[in-house]
Amino acid sequence: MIPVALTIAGSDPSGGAGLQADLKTFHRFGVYGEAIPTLITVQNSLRLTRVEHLAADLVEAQIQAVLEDMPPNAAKTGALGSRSVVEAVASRARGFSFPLVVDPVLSGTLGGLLGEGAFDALIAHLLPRAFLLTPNLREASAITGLAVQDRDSMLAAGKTILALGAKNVLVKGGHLAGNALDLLVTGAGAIHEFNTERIETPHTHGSGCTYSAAITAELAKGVPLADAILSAKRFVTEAIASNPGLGSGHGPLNHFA
Ligand code: PXL
Repeated sequence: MIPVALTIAGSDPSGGAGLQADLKTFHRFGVYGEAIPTLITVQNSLRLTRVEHLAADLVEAQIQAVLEDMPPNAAKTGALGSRSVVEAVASRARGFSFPLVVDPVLSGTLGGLLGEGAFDALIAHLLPRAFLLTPNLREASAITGLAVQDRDSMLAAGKTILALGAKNVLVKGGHLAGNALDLLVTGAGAIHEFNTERIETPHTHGSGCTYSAAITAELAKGVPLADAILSAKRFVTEAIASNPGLGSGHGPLNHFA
């Protein structure tokens, strides 16, 4: 049977980030993609002007519909928007029998995607359901209260997040000054480094979404976590390096990479 991956995330009409990026990435990895929207953004590569949250019971009903008929082999969450949606997804996630990747999206390249109270709910209720949490430096800082800015503080943040209940943590150093170093801290006590050279380009819109979607696709195929991250990191690096140059601002990646 074809592996199935599910994304629960926001919509980006420009197709670079959010569930559009997730679906393209699932497809590229040979995985059948399912997608549940949590919020609708109005944005392009230049600006984000509006975010409309969907009702929590609508999100929950979509999860129910998918699970009862075509349960995925792995799932991810992206932008969830409101506190009630975070709580609904976390409540459903308690019954997931497949790995869940939680991308703790605070804001996109261009603006806020998490409303009042939603962040605290994410830490309290959804983080403990995560097989993998994938914070960038800003998100790791916000979650832990640490100034996460180098390898040592990334490691400290990873350990703190494990203590909060995530099974594994990938702290993404894409915004570090030097190389793009990501650190995987596993619940089993292992530390893995994923290091690539920084690519200087404004076209990184949706790189976090694409990265966590690629990891989710590999997990859906049954690939072990560290190998899944290695493969996903290669893909996202190549997708940034070969970006199609679309848009006048922060344009999308090349999802054909
Ligand atoms: O990459 C974070 C993100 C998540 N979800 C949506 C987005 C973005 C970034 O722009 O637009 C819908």
